[in-house]
Amino acid sequence: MKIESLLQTIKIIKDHRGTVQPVEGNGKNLPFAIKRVYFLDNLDADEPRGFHAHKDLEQLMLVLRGGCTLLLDDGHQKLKHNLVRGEEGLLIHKMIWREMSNFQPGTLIAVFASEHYDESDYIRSYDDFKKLVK
Ligand code: T46
Repeated sequence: MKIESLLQTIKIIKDHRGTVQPVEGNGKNLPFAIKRVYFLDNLDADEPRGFHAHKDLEQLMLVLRGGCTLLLDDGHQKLKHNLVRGEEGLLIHKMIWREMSNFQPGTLIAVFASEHYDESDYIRSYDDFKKLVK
């Protein structure tokens, strides 16, 4: 896994009125149709999140304000990346362990997901994840 392959450019269109940043699914910005959008807000710098992988879910993470550190792990390689507000979106494929930390004050993150919420799609034990990606 190379972090560069996960980064997607999500263009910010700017004029004198402000900015517009469209995200389009089905092969435009994302390789999937968007079934769900959720937002991570009111994040605490000292409260890391994630610590799971998904069996099938694919997602694009886009920072709308602030930023955080992401640790991505495909079971063979680990990558740390600082995702901040801008034109960079991070595509998180299925079967990637993720940990999010160091949230900047006021961070707001939008996540575009390929599937509806389904708790049975989560792998919340790192040991189970390692066994599955062997
Ligand atoms: C991910 C990272 C980046 C729902 O009921 N519906 C939803 O769509 C979501 C996303 C969550 N929830 C419930 C499930 C838990 O009771 O909200 C609670 C917190 O969810 P979770 O522990 O999964 O939160 P994070 O921040 O660890 O993970 C979330 C996403 O769930 C996950 O897919 O990749 O953000």
